[in-house]
Amino acid sequence: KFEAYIFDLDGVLVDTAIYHYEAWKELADKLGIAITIAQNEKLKGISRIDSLKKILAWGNVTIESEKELKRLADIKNNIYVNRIEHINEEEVLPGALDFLKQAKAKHIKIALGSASRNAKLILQKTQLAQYFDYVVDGNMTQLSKPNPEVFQIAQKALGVTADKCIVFEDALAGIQAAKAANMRTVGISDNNTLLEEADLVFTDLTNITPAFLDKKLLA
Ligand code: B16
Ligand code: MG
Repeated sequence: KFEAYIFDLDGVLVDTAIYHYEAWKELADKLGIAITIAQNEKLKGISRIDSLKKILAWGNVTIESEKELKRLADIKNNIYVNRIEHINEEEVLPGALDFLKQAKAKHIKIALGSASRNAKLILQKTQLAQYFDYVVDGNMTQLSKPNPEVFQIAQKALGVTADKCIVFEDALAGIQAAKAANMRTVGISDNNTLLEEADLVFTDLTNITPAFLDKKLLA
């Protein structure tokens, strides 16, 4: 049986991806760069500073100064933090709360593995913090997904081996990070972007049970 579940936050447990997109779009507009929905997919799971660098590259804008990069990243984050100021339990994605409760009842260890520096704030606002044995957020990692660091920190803190972990992710970079950590993967996606990479793909966490995952992934 699997002993630990490691969840991504944005796009798996909470519906905050739209606020990231809106905030990046607002900053990009100011810089005269248009970002498409397809480009936005490539920002999912990517750290704030790396997301900014990608957007600048798409717009052929060169900024060398670290200070200016930080200023722009701060502008985006201020817009984002404003957007999420009033979020609550309603932002929790379908099936997520019930699945966390099922995992807890089965004594499966639960960690967060998020690239977001705002993860703890979001867990509090959505009342999800109580379900987690350990939380890894973007303040605790040096390397962005697809690097496996974020999930390996969670694994070590939970005291389990990688083959006993399932990672739940909505981003390609996150699935790649989990695979690099030798963990099994459940993709959460309403399009086909994760189908070729993840072990299993669902549109959300509705109707999934721990017993079903053991059966499918241990076969
Ligand atoms: P912040 P996740 C990621 O969260 C988001 O998917 C990504 O869009 C965002 O840029 C990143 O967190 C950093 O977030 O600016 O709040 O530190 O999907 O890994 O939970
Ligand atoms: Mg995500």
